[in-house]
Amino acid sequence: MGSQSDWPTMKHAADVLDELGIAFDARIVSAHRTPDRMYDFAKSAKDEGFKVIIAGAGGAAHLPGMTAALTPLPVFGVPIESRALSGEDSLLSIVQMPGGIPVGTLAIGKAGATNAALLAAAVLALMNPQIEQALDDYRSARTAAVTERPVDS
Ligand code: RP5
Repeated sequence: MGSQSDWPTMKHAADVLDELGIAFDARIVSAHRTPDRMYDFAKSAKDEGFKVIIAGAGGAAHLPGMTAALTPLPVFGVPIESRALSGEDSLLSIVQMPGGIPVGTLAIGKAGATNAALLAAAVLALMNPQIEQALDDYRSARTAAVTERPVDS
């Protein structure tokens, strides 16, 4: 993620990965405050053994696109809900990549962070039966939690 301030949102991705038993490393890598760190991370991520990158950033959110330009790994972008424009700035910054360097862009905020983790898990599940099973269980649990009729709370 681009900042410590992104963590309350990106923690939702971390929580899903934890629930699915998927190892991850949560790092603060700012495209504009720590560009060297971003470059070093993105350039070495594949060799370090990472399989998928989830990049959360807000405002002029260049982190996901810059990361995607520097690594062959799949990159999923999470637009952080910004104060000024409620995350529409983040969304458009991340989603409008020129053809050739894709960033799989999720929804703004918590839903996007949650779904980025689930999408990353789905990619990993193609090669890992344990993750495939964990993902099946995750979905079954959510299906089972839906009552047929509404209840008063
Ligand atoms: C982006 O700018 C970050 O991803 C964050 O969402 C936003 C604000 O960053 P800080 O001012 O908290 O460093 O780069």
